[in-house]
Amino acid sequence: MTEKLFTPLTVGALTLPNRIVMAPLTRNRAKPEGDVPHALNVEYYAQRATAGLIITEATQISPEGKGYIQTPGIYSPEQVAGWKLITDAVHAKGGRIVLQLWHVGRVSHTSLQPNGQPPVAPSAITAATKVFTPSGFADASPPRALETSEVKRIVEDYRKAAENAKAAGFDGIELHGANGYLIDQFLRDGSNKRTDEYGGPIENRTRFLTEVLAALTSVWSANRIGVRFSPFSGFGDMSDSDPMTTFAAAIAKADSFGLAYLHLVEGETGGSRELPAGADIAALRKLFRGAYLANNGYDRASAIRAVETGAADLIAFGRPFIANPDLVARLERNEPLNEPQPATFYGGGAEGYTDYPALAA
Ligand code: 8OZ
Repeated sequence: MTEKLFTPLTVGALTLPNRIVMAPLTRNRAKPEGDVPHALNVEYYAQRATAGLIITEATQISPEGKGYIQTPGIYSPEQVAGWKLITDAVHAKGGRIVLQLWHVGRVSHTSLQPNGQPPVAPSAITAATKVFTPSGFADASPPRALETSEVKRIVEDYRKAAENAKAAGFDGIELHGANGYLIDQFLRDGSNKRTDEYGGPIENRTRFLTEVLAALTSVWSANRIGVRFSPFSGFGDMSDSDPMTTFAAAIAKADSFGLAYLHLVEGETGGSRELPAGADIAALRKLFRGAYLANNGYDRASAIRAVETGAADLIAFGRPFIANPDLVARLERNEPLNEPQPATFYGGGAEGYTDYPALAA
């Protein structure tokens, strides 16, 4: 019997040959000059083209949207050309790839910002978190609160990035609304203390998300767009007084655009799958008509089970995809997996990036 996990699924405009998704994975290996994707990254993504869908690493929409060294961007012609090499290579191998659009907001450092300026955020509240800078790990810098009049400029940066993603040959885009970055900072009341139309009641805290989705859907049809949230994760020093209400509203807004898929981090980002009292992933998922992509610590057995029971339509794998370029074949044949090596997750060259072996054919 072939388990459903290994069978095709139509997700919006995309037909996936299986339901195994390569999760977005920050690897800090773009060319340091201009944060441009290059040949090493082409090889890495092409090696993983048998994924049902590849979601790229988080990719900043503007220089201001950057919070870590050597993450790629999608705002310059050089970056578009670099990404085009990747989409061409993935397509040549029969794969599908969407670009994850990212603005870090307050999760940054003055040394990474244009003119050494402070990072921007909904409110001037410093995130108690670390970022990696040219001189190593550092505390995130105190951010400055965005003026109301500036928010539209960032929405426009998202729109341009979506256009650039199209020019770079992607099959679609994912909006990074998770893990304590800018969209998430607006959504949750621990980081958003604004008193203008972007803060306060949930209708206001979802306004930035809604404006960004309106911009993205002016460029791409909604059936090629996904969105990611991490409703119950504290990653990035995040908190909310009522996460079910906040994320029910955010997901309902996303659904109102008719997006292709909803991608949730179930539990603590990269950590425990345990949920706080009152948290209900199934209830949130019901608010969304498109496909549901579940993420966080799945293995072969739990992924098969989640798809068989209908708890999820698609399963994202992160660390297993770092270590196994042929993860789909290994899971399908129930073969052992290579072990990921955390020392080479972030930064470096080919080691721990493109040198994990595939099974003999
Ligand atoms: C790990 C290190 C740096 C960034 C995320 C983009 O958590 C990230 C990220 C993860 O979404």
